[in-house]
Amino acid sequence: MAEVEVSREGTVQTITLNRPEKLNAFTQTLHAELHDALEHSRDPAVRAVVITGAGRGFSAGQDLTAFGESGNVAAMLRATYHVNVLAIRALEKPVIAGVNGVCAGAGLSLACACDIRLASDAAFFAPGFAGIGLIPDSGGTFFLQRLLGTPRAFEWMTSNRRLTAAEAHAWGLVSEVVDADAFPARLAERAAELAAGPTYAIAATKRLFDEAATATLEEQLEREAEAQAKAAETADFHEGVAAFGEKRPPSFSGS
Ligand code: T3D
Repeated sequence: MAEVEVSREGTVQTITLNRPEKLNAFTQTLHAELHDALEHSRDPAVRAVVITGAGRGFSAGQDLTAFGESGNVAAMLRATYHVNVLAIRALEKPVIAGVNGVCAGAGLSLACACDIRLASDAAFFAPGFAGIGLIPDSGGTFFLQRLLGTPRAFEWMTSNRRLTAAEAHAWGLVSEVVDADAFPARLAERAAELAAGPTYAIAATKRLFDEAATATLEEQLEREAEAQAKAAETADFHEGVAAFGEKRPPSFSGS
């Protein structure tokens, strides 16, 4: 059985981490299959990507039974987690983490690498790392610092305490918490909404926010001007303006 399953519904690609008996903990195989799935997500016909988990887990992070098998932890991180985290950030479309359940360790980092997190009320968030004497890797320190601010991120990561979905929502870590029964339908609906959006504008907004983290105001104003000039050339911009004038909802083609 594949450790990552990929399905497509219209312009939404769903990537399901699929080791439910181990809460979708990462193995070398899972990393490789996730990488392939993210490569396929680059298809321009895909306008939004969902990453979620099978069973009661999103992901419990590194499979601890296979931890350090290669003997070189840094090399393993570079060859696996880094590649996939960077692939998510490089995708020119929104990536939604559908946090269906337990989200821990590098699974939490992966969720935080996504553009939006939607949580089931069955989900909980656990740092994991500090519990076994590790630091938050796979982008954990990078994304959590940006999402939560240093004081809260530091306190949480070092306390190793579990956060409920409701607490994660109150902290702004997830955008929405949905009743577990309604979660799959709401996740599909949210992904379809994003996929129906103005694709270039959404992709450029993603890139610009990433760049803003290290830019000066002058640099960012210039990047915005360049991106806006391109956005103004898209069919989606013309459709948006036409729809506004005709007092109807826009129908964006993604071109
Ligand atoms: O070189 C490197 O690899 C460096 C990279 C590090 C990246 C990391 O992600 S480090 C952090 C690794 N993750 C953890 O430390 C989390 C470990 N898991 C837990 O603390 C708990 O399982 C959870 C809080 C995530 C969930 O607790 P709970 O009570 O809901 O479930 P459970 O009963 O503990 O787990 C269910 C099964 O999944 C169980 O298997 P069993 O006994 O039924 O056969 C458990 O052993 C397995 N499982 C859970 N997490 C992992 C795992 N198996 C392997 N690796 C795991 N990470």
